[in-house]
Amino acid sequence: MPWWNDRVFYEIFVRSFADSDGDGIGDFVGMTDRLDYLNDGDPTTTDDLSITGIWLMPVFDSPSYHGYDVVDYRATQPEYGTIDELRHFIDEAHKRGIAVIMDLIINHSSSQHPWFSESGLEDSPTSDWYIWEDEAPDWRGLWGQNVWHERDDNFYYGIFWKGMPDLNLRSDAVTAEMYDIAAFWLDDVNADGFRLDAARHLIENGAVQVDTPETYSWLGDFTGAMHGISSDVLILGEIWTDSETISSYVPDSVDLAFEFGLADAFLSSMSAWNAHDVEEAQREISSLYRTGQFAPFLTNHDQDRVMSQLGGNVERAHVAAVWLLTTEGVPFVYYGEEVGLSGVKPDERIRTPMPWTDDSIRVGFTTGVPWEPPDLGFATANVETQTDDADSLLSTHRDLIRYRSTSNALRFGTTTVVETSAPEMYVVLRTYGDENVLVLLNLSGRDVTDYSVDLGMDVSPGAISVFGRSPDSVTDATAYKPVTTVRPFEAFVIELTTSTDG
Ligand SMILES: [Ca+2]
Ligand SMILES: [Ca+2]
Ligand SMILES: [Ca+2]
Repeated sequence: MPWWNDRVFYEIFVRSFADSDGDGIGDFVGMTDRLDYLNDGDPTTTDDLSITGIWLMPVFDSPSYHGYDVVDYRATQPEYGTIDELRHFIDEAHKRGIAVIMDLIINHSSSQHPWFSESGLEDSPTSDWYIWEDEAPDWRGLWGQNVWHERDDNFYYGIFWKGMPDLNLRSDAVTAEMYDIAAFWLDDVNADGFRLDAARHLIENGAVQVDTPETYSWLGDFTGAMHGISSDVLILGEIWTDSETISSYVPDSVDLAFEFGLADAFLSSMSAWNAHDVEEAQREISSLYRTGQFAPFLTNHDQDRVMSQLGGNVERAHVAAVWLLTTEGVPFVYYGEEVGLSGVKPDERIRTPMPWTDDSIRVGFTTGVPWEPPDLGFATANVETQTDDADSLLSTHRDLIRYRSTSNALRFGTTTVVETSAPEMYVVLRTYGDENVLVLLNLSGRDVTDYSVDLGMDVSPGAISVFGRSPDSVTDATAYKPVTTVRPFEAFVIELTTSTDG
């Protein structure tokens, strides 16, 4: 298996993670100071999260708070710190066994980028670096939006908004520049790979603006070139669509992609108290991908936080965490999710300061005034309150991430959806060789007694509890009941011992 299947990743919005100098804006130094919380590098200590990968949301120089409109691809956002400070962060992460991938925005730049200011002018070297027309074509974008924006009597294409003009990736010069930029962050700053923003939108073919053959091919060439720099570089695509389309990019165009379809199906099942959607999605996933070659997650920085989608219910958040951290693939945790940080759009409210303490205004994030007020759940959704509580959401994350790092079945195993007669139960078997882990989730707020699990194989009586109440031994492998009554929103992770004499 590739190295990334050993990992659990953590998505960080730098502006909101940790502020070292009191200006209310998170920075590289603050993030470095908090690395031991994420992973202290010592496998014998258990009071860290033990994550082994970080995805840094954009850190390049940008006029916006979020950074998805870049003005200089070889400079850091000054508010976050210097390149040396970022390099130091990555070095310190590596010492702790954490790989770091960076957000790379290839599809578009800021309209304030000098490339764009000089583009469209006849003698400019970046004249054709963006997509220009004399007259605006009559077609619109994927979501019905206007995509042709006027400047000086000409029109340029920008799928997201006028401040983010799409780069012309049919230009060899633009492509060469992107390769060079990527090589800089890999070679000079020691990044381990990239999360490619808006990857399905790279190259348009007239009104066909997504998933074009040119986009697949550009990505495949780019990923190949990055592997030429180091075979260990991870290229992970944001391809926000259905699972079948997402999977068509893997592995020829990108190494991995986020599984939006699976995440949607799981949250839909959580909200319906019915496992149907996630069962169907998981079966589809198993048919679409090679084992483990996708990235499951719950929600990211573009979606209402999972805690809010679950109505602020901590028991349900535990069920979601158990699902994510036992699911096949390379799981991504969005910062704050591990303590139950909530938030609904607008976007700033799903990207609020990391709640380290219950200090009402600053939440341990800053000594000054935070750039954005914290979420109101900080009284209980914070690190300090949960860190010594063995039953907290944070402890569940710590326990399961640590267990995952020791379990071949969870990291490398296949997934079998197990039918039960109870529609509110989601049950899967994760299997690698003779290692078997049973995951059993009650997605509903009801007691479940009328159920049984057909393990589909010979197992000896041994049933070792990894998470949840102690299960009964296996007496009948075709009708196993770990407990007589599964309580509302209860979750179990059980290691089964297979018989050796069969
Ligand atoms: Ca700061
Ligand atoms: Ca540790
Ligand atoms: Ca594009």
